[in-house]
Amino acid sequence: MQDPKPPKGGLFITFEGGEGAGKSTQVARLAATLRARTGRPVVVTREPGGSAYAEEIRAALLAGAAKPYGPFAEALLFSAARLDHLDRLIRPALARGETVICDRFSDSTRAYQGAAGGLDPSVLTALERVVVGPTRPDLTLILDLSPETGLARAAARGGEGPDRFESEALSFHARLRAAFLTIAAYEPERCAVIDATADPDTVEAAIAATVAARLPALAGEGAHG
Ligand code: Z5A
Repeated sequence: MQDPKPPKGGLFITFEGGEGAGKSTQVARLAATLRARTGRPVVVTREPGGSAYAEEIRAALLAGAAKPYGPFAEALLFSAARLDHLDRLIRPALARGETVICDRFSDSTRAYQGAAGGLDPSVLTALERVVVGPTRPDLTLILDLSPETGLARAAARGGEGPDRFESEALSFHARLRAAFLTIAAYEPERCAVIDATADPDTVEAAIAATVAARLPALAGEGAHG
């Protein structure tokens, strides 16, 4: 584990929300907008994943390999993946002054393994303290929509069929939505809730406006080195 307190020059933005909320779509759009606005590198990454070791853990988790061991074991594995991701990708990029945009981060552990999975919040707080430490997001965009709409979007996309979490009951997904909204209510200075029911262009515009308002350093006036 590297020094958890490197000088942090860049800004760290995370996207959160339920299945099919449009996170991957909007992460790519925001990265393109910020590159054009600032002329600076933007690192796009995701959790679980983002480093070779974390991608291996991702494959096991999404296949349901840890499900029999319960939410605590899953939270430990998500945290192990996060530690490697932070050490190898996120902290070095922030130290170089780059913007990092991550598709899911520690709020997903709070929502999935905590609120929906039943794991004690104090355990999650302890894990965050040792794993995330001071590398907290500067802004978290929570894409909010009904679980019915999100799951329908994810199903319409096709692919390999529902994974470990997509196949949970609707009530699980309803708890997730409530959990993300609760996180936003407790930390309004870090979090912004975005209505994700609109078309992709409208959601993109809402996100761009929020980022410009909350992180003026990224508002940009065109490329400058
Ligand atoms: N997990 C956890 O339990 N604990 C943790 O600590 C972490 C994660 C970090 C990762 O799965 C799983 O791990 C996740 C939580 C758990 N649960 N699941 N499943 P993932 O990364 O594979 O999946 P995801 O994060 O849930 O993302 P997703 O299902 O791929 O959805 P999305 O990224 O939010 O949406 P999208 O791919 O951009 O869009 C979905 C479809 O809707 C697609 O066809 C789009 O073209 C379409 N779309 C997008 N926006 C719109 C709008 N605005 N209108 C209409 N259609 C749209």
